[in-house]
Amino acid sequence: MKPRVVVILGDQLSPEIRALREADKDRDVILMAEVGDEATYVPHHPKKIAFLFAAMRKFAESLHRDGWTLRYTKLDDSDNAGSIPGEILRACEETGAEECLATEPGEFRLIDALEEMPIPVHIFPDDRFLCSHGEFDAWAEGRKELRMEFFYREMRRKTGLLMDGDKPEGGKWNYDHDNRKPPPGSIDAAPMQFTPDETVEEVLTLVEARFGNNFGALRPFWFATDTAQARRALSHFIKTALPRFGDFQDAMMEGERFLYHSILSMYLNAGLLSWTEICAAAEQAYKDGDAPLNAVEGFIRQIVGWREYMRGIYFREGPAYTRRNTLNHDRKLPGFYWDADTSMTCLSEAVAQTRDEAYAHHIQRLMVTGNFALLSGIDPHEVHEWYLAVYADAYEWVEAPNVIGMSQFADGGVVGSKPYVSGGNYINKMSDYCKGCAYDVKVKTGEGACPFNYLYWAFLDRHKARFGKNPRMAQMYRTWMRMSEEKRADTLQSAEAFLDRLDRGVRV
Ligand code: FAD
Ligand code: DLZ
Ligand code: SF4
Repeated sequence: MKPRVVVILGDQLSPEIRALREADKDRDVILMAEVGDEATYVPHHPKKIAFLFAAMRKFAESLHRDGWTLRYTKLDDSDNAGSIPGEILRACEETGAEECLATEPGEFRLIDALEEMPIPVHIFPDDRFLCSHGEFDAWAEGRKELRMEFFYREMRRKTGLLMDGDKPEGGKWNYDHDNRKPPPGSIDAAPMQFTPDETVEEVLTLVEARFGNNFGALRPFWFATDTAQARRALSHFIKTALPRFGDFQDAMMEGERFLYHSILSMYLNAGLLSWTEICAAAEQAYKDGDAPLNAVEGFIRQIVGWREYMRGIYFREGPAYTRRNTLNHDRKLPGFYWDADTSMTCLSEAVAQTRDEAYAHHIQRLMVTGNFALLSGIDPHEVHEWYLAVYADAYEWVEAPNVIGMSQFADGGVVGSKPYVSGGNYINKMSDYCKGCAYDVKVKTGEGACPFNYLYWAFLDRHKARFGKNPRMAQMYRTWMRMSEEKRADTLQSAEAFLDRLDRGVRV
């Protein structure tokens, strides 16, 4: 029997990945390939590329040890075909294979490329997720609104996580109201860091040479790059940070990049960890009395709720989703997203840590970089490409619904019932950024005023026809309309002057 080529992509590094389960050790050839097309379709952060290449090499090594016949193409191999389809065809030619087995990629771009290949490619569902496409569609069918909270309850029932019979543990599904504390005085946790071994060092040298000019610092590089290390990072998080995860989930602090977050998304999304083992470890910490319910419920909700929901939305909405632009925003992404060169401390902190770590936590992504882009009317596709490039955990299936949907409201309300926008007050409440900022968060208009303040009202004013009748925004519109005409004119003028400086590339 002729061999088949079994392709495993860079974010499919799980021993139980479906294509591998379908494969025959005695017959098939596993293909893993570092290719130019995947490494350059957006200018990925060098840490993201290094993480994936190192993790791919180690995963390939483990498959080889398990007795699989393996073809591993390195980026600088002279006969590298440069793309996943190209590498599949080359593998077919060289092994005599005439068909390929694959697990569904997490981006339509690559699904389309596999479907258009001149040989049969059998694409199996990626069943590393809790909710299949069919199950999500069945849940979504006939609903006027696809609200995460209801989806999440279904997932809790399905998994039995934090369930007391058919009731939620503690009597409530969601403990978020306990989870909005402002920043504490100091942080007594940090993610586990790993010293690069020989494989990682080799990859770092390659990435430095090939992608050294991309936005982002490659070194120091401390990510886990195999499952054993990622599991140590998970245990470390459960012990040292989970207990306070809930309390300070939304807080932001100057110089503190990780707070009590898990920093596990890149491992989970690449397949080094599974959602089941992460959630089981968190639930166990609650059962053992080592972490409170508000922390564990909040954490589990992010994974079986938000993460699965976002994936459901991406595959349901289809390939055109990343081009949605309901609010017709067309401003260019400001240069400071690429160099952190701004006097706005919240933005310089969020962008600088993104540059250094390929990481920012959820509220920084949503309420700082995302909020600013939305208030300023930046083209959502540009915003999407930025997020896809700069975070180590970014793949379209999870990034696009978070950016196009949740953060930019470019999908017209599929993900959110109202836009996530705020003035400086919210950032001031949840962070210590404002006290050292060149702008004054208490001042509403004029030169030294916090730009979020006037941009917020200008956004509401600009989109009054769309949001004016939204009951969740009525209070804000009433406040706006109660302001004197002079104050409103002043606010709009401040916003216009600021956006004009932004457009002219003046440092803001
Ligand atoms: P924690 O705060 O410790 O949360 C635990 C886990 O929950 C995460 O590891 C992640 O797997 C999951 N999670 C939490 N929130 C979400 C969410 N909204 N959607 C999906 N999963 C979630 N997450 C990505 O994995 N990839 C992305 O490209 C991505 N882009 C984002 C863009 C924007 C504009 C926003 C607002 C959010 C984005 N998120 C993305 C979601 C979230 O910000 C990250 O998952 C989280 O910051 C990862 O850090 P962590 O592992 O420390 O998470
Ligand atoms: C992100 C990425 C990068 C940078 N490089 C590769 C690669 O060289 N080979 C590979 O198989 N996968 C890579 N990936 C991950 C893919 O882009 C990812 O599988 C798709 O975007 C689908 O999620
Ligand atoms: Fe950001 Fe405004 Fe606070 Fe400065 S004052 S850190 S711009 S919210």
